[in-house]
Parts: sequence; C-alpha cells; structure tokens
Amino acid sequence: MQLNQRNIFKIKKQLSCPTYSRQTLKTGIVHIGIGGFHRAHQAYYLHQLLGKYPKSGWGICGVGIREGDRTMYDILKKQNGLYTLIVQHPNGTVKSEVIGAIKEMLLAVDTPKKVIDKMAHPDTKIVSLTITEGGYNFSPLTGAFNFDNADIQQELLHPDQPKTVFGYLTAALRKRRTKGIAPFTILSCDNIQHNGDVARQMVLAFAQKQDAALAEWIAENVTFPNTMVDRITPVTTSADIGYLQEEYGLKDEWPVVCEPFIQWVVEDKFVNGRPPLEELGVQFVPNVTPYEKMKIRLLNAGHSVLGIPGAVHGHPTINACMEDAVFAKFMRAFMDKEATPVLDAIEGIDLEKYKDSLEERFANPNIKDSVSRICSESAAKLPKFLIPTLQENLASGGSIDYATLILVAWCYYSDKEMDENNNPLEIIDTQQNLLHEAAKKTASHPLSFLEVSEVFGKLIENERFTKRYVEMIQLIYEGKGIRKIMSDI
Ligand code: CS2
Repeated sequence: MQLNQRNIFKIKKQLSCPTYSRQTLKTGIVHIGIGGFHRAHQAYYLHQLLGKYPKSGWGICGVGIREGDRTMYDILKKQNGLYTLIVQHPNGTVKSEVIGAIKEMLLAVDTPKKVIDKMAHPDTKIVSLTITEGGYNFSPLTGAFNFDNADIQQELLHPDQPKTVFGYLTAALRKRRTKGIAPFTILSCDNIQHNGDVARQMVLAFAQKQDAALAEWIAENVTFPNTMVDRITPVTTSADIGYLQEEYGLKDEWPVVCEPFIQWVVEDKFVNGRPPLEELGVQFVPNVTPYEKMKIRLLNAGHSVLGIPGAVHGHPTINACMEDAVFAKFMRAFMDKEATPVLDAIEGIDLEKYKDSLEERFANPNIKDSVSRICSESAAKLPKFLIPTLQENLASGGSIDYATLILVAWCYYSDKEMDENNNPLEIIDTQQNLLHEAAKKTASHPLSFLEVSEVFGKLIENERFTKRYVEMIQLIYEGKGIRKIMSDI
C-alpha cells in the first residue's frame, strides 16, 4: 500500500496517522531544506501541535532550493507530504507514526516564482532553515559573507532570479515590503553557534549589496531568533524502507529514523506570531547561547571525535565506536578535559549528567548512525564544532591532545581516502578535492593539511599546536594505528 492521503483511512488501522484535516491546513511556515533532520524534529513538533490545534494554521510548506532536492521533492509530492517517522529506542522498542505537518512541497529550481510568492504570502509567518553548516556562506577566517560565490554574484545582478537562500529571502521580503505585508521571522535551525545572529548578519550583508533600503527595512523589521535543535537522525537506509513494508505492508519511499530524545531551545522573538510550542516541551528562553554552545561543543563535536577516527579504524557506525572501550573512553576524555573547561555554566543544567546522557544516546544500538554521515561535510562542521575548543584551549594553556589527534586523523582520512584495512572510505565533502590535495603532501611537508586556511584559520601559526600535530602525524604515518595512538594519550 502506497503511503498517500487517499490511503490514510486504511493505514490508520495499523499506524498512528494525522488526526487533523490536511486539506484545509494553512501553511504558516515555509521551511527551506526538507531533509531527515527537519522531518524528525520541527515537522514532528508541528504535527503534534496540529493534533492539539487542528485549525491553528501552522502547517509547513517545504522548499527545496537545489537540484539535489529533487528526489525528496518527487517522493514527498507523490506521498502528499506524508512520511513515516520510525523512532528507535535503545531497548529495541520501535514506534512508528505517519507525520502530516508538511502540507505541500515546492522545488525552487523548477518554480522560482511560486517559491517567492509563497514566502511573500500573508499566511507565511515564519521562514525556517536547515541549510547545513556550510549554507551560511561565510568565511571561517574573517566571518564575512562570501561574495565570490558565483550564484551569489548572479543573483545580486538579477534580484528577480534568485539562486540561493539569500536571494529567495530578500526577494520575498522585498515583495512583502512593497505590498505592505508584515515581515516573517527567519528561524535558523542549523548547528551553528548564534545561528540566528549569523543568519541575520549574512542576510543583511547580502541585502546591503543588493538594495540598501531593503537591508535597512530588514534590519528594523525582521527578527532572527537563535535556536538550539537536537535529535539524532541517521541517514535512511533500504532496511528502514523494507521494515515498513514487512511490518505494515506500507510503501514509504523516504521514511525518517530517529532516536527518542528531542530538544528545541528557542529565543522568544518572533515578529509575526509563533506556534505555542511550549505546550509540547519546547523551551523558550531569553538567551540560547549557552545551550547552543553546550550542544555543539559536546554532542556535535563528540560525534566527530568518534566518527573521524572511527572511519579511519574501520568502525561503521557511532554505536560501534561506543562499543569499543578505547573510543568511548577517548570521547569522554575529550569532553571532560578539553570541551568542558571552556564551556560556560548553564543554570539548571548539570554538565556531567548531560555528558552521561550523550554517551547513552551515542551508544543506542538501534540508531546505527553511520560514521560517513558524521564525517560528511567535516570542512564545514569542524570549524564550528571542534576548532573553537582547540583555539580556546590554546589561549588558556589547556589540554589540546584530543582535538589535535582528531585533526591528524582527518588529515590521514583525507589523504588516503581508505581506512586502515585498505577499504575505501565513503567521503562526502564539497571540499574533498581541496582537502585531499593538501593532505597528500603530508609525507614530505607535515603541516600541509593545515594550510587550508578556509578551514583551519591561523592554527598553523601556533607553535604549541603544530609541534603536537607533527608528533601525532608521524605516529599515524608510521603505521602505529589510530586506535593505539588514542589509547596511549
Ligand atoms: C551530527 C548532527 O552532523 C553531525 O555531525 O553531529 O547531525 C547531530 O546528529 C544532530 O545535530 C543531533 O541533533
């Protein structure tokens, strides 16, 4: 049985399905970047909200900006926006339900005008984003907006033919401003510290170049709340699709798998109304910074600290890394000795307990989060997740061994493109060519990888760091084995 609206009356005999009318649902939210994470997190919260308040108008219109979003668009279109969320508990319990919050989908490359009109429509109160860490288009070196990007240059010249999220946001806001329609809130849901502030800075930098009066209007009228989002969502596999087919006879071409844990902390500054998500456990706080920082520096960095050496060693998943005592101990030591000393205290949060809970979540044997997902786009992730911790420890004289070894392992990974058993690595990184070119010179020039300043900034100038880095590079290139080096620290 194909998952779609027509079949819901049959599917609901076996699975929990939307109880609200989806036909009459208004879409108060336009979301850019309909991937697994959005569907396990924000769309799930809104699905629950619609169950409580069916007429509240907080449905979602999903937007894919890139050509790469086409498969998701086609599948969700076929399924009338419906998909199954498969929640995998550590004890083996599986809870699946059909989520209906995404009422419609648009693919910007096909229908750019429709996307602008939708975003400019008075019903749209919020435009939310999961455009990934790299999507914010700023240089980690200077923090400035990257105007060299060819798409950005094109849309600066042709404001009515946007290509990137920045072009779409400004085109829609321009329309609202001209027509006297109240603006929308821009809600970033990516793992970047101060994600709202960064989104604001980038949108304003872009708008300023395109239309200074519009930039001023945005600065005065649009809000960009900072948010911390959390739910581990592995890549969907054919086994997950097969599970629904076997268990329920349901054909869902792109279900989402996730852990039971879910968290959302948001700054309460919405310019055009917001859903009452506090009724579902979302925390609205005046300042989200300490929560974001804690999550990015512990959870996201913790993932990379397991995933990168895990890939080199040949562990397939994060839970496999956690089953290896050397890896589990290394990750906790990184958190305790390097990440925690440079974190701020948060009232009401016990960091020790938070770290214990991360260990449990990472070890969930039913999530099977692949190390290739964790290592994907490391060039965008590490400057946000890991390198700031290293820099702060360099400044304070704190421990640097654990973070340094991760960069060493990442160099080896980027150079060899094979694990230590000579199995090819599945590397997904838009910067892989650049990283590989730099890393492959390591044997003759041990610091070459660090010359990728877009990623490492000025780390190469710090002697304490480069000394330790070179020592570890020697060990790994001599063939000592990443696991042994980790256990010797
Ligand atoms: C992961 C995140 O991409 C990564 O490297 O750390 O996707 C992580 O699983 C989520 O942020 C959890 O909320």
